[in-house]
Amino acid sequence: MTAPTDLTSAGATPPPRAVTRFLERARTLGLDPEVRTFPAGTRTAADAAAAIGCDVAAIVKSLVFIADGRAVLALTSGANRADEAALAAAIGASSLRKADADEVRTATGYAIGGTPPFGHDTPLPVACDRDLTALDEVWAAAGTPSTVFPLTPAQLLTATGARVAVFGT
Ligand code: 5CA
Repeated sequence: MTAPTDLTSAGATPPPRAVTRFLERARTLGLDPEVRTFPAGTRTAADAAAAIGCDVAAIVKSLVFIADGRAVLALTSGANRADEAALAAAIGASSLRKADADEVRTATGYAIGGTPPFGHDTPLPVACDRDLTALDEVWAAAGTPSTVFPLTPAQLLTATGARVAVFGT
């Protein structure tokens, strides 16, 4: 196991630009995330849970979908799959599909595997898997596929303005 680096500690290596951008935007929302870097990678929920040493259910997957032609974000527990029909119903969309890698970057300003739940280039409508809201602490991507940060579900909901829904299976 590789030891994590705390990017918010004095003397730490300068973070990648995507992380700096994420942190600046988080601070405008009143948050000050403690970003952890895992050189072995946190690209998937399973990778992130293994690196952090937490339950995969506590990983926030920030999944971008195109719903009726516009990007939406589905914050999904790492233990769940986002059911597209249930998600479409929850947000009132008549058509819904997964965004491709270019669409994710265009909509959020971040790459797949590093997309954070907030701090995007332009605000997106957000739905949050109800299973995440039952936990004390969850972990989300901080802008790159090797950075994560912890937060409470209450902070996640406040920062994103998410609608809580049941769409994880
Ligand atoms: N850093 C981790 C945990 S915080 C993370 O970002 N996980 S994630 O689930 O939010 O991002 C990875 C997700 O991106 C995958 O679950 C998958 O749904 C999606 N994905 C991966 N490759 C592609 C691709 N080529 N096109 C569209 N979506 C993709």
